[in-house]
Amino acid sequence: MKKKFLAAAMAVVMAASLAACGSGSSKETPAADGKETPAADGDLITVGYAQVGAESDWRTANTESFKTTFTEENGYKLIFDDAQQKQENQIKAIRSFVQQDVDYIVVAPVVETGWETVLEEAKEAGIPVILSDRMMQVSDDSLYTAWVGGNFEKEGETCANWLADYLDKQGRADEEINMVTIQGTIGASAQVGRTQGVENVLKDHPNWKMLDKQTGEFTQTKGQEVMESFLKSYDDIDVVICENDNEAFGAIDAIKAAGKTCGPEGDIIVVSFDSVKAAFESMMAGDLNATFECNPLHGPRVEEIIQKLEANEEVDKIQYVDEAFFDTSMDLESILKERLY
Ligand code: GZL
Repeated sequence: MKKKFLAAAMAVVMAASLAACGSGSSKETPAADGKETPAADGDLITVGYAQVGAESDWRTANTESFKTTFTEENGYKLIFDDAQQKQENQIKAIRSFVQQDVDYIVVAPVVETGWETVLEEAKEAGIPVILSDRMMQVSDDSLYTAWVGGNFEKEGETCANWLADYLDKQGRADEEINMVTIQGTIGASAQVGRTQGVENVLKDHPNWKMLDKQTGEFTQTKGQEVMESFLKSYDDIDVVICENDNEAFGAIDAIKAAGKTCGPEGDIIVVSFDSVKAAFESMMAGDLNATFECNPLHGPRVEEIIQKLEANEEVDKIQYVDEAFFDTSMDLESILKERLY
């Protein structure tokens, strides 16, 4: 790799020059302009990581997974950037990584489009780009080396099929069911896929009616606001589908504030995505009915890809993480004890 090659070449030159001078000092060989040459970063692999933000519990776990994987002890120098959910900040971060000539760029793209130009710049600089979490729509998929993440459309289908089974068990298979959806950030792969997955199953249930869909930006605050507006507009909501757990926590607060009830014993069925620890606590409290997992532990998977690239091995372009779902019929207390996020 270019960094390692340069460090090795420098070491050979320095050893040769020290040998030529007889006694060598441990100081760096002064550069031609007399300044100390900056100590090379040794053989650390430098990874620039452009993260979406810190909008949800899931995102916090996702970031932690990278920070605990790409440590100096493991042989990495991680340069982390939090874009606060703004694409322009992520583009700026990628450009900065190119200027710093990092060895790898990892991006969790906030939305799917608008990346071609900056990816071309990274390609021009010979820096591999690995996508984590959400996908980018690009005309030339050689602009990124690999993608690791959840199968969002499958998550949506699993959720809607679970709902059909749940309603059937309640003897409500043929009842008219009114639903609303609090979507994630519009244009984010997780939003696109989950919305599509639910729609794929909805069309098989003519008695299900999707009254409304609005974005909750994957945050608890916005999730509560959107649910408040839904409750003002519709007085017969049976199900609310939240495209992440944090939106569900906000929706549950809004439902209770409106004097209604939710969960297995309540008026409104609440389902969500991610399966963070707080979602287990909400199910155990009787508020949330089910959560559909989206595994955030991408750090080790991305490291696996980098190690393969270091060894000039082939890597799979698309790599899904393992995902399950959890509902109140399960032994949530025991499962929660084993959860890593
Ligand atoms: C899913 C990820 C989503 C989570 C949200 O892979 O992109 O973004 O579902 C997070 O919690 O904000």
